[in-house]
Parts: sequence; C-alpha cells; structure tokens
Amino acid sequence: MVWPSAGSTMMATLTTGSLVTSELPEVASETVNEVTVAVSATRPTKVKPSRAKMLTGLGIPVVVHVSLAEVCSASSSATWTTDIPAEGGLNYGTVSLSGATPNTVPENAVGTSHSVTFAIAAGTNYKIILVNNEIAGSSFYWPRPWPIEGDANMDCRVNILDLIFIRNKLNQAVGTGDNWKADVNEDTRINILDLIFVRNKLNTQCP
Ligand SMILES: [Ca+2]
Ligand SMILES: [Ca+2]
Repeated sequence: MVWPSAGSTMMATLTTGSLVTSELPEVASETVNEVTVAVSATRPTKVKPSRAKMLTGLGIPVVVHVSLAEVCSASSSATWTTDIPAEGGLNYGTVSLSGATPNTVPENAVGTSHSVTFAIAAGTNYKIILVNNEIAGSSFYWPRPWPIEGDANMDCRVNILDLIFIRNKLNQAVGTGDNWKADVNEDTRINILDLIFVRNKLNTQCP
C-alpha cells in the first residue's frame, strides 16, 4: 500500500484478503494528518443446518388405540397407532398448577405403530401429551383420569367453581358428555354426595 503524504486524503478499503487504497484529490486549504480507513468486510453468511429429520406424512396423523401400561415400578410404556406414517414421541410431567410437561421422549422411528417407554415414580400422576410428526395431541392424565379429588372442573383447584359445576349437572346421567367429571365420588350418580365430597376437599390444589 502507499502511505499518504501530508495534506492529502487517503481512502483505504479492506476487502476479504486484500487492502485497497486510493488517493483522493488534495484539499486545497487544509492539512490532513490523519488517515481514515473505511473497512468493508463481507460478513460470512451463516447457513442454518437443515433438520435431518424427514417426515413422511404430509397430513395430521389421527391417533387411535392409545394404551398405557406400567412396565415396572420405575417405567411405563405408551403404545398407539396413527393412520399415516409418523415419527412419534411423548411429552410428560407430573400434574402441576403450571400444567408443564418438561420431559420429552422421542420415538426415533417412523411408522404407524408407536411405542415409547418413559420413567415414572410410584404413586404419581402424570400429564401426558402424544406428539406425532411434531404435532402435539390433546393431553391426558395417567394413571388416574384426573388426580385431584374433588376438582370437578379440572382447573387444578378445589373451590366454589367445582360446587357450581356439580350443581349444574345434578341428577344428570353420568355417561352424557363430560358429566363424569361431576361424579367426583365415583358412585355413578351426580347428587348431594358429590357436593359434600367437594366441600371436604375445599382449598386443595395441584402441587
Ligand atoms: Ca376446580
Ligand atoms: Ca357421585
């Protein structure tokens, strides 16, 4: 490169691998003792690696025949079927006020018959979400359909809202719609005994 003489302006441009300089026309009335260097380096483009996973199904898998079974005191297995090939998986966590399912178990296989084994602790109820082709299904609870006794509306708290929920379903058939939720003492009837059951559990909640 050529160093500028006093009284002139130099522009230097740094490109990848070389420094290019050029002398600008002299400024008549000023003495310039500084060199201004303008660096324009091309930033390397970051290419985000594409996911290696290949999903063979284009539609949303329909999940049927869901079954859960305890393998031993420390693990359980979930099996299910999808109508199209899918990579399955399972998100789960203990039932909590936050509703979080922090544990993920991938299946690492593509097919229509699915099986995932996951770790459990004895005497604990879990919230489980099946995931197929990265699409999360609705959540369900296991081993009990809903582990919080007296929590008829399933909001993780036992309070006045549960009493109202049951009152609105009094004497209705347990098998209709979601009426089963109101039968909190599980005697196949929705009556005063369910209201008393809730009263005895008032102000309890999920951990
Ligand atoms: Ca409730
Ligand atoms: Ca009942």
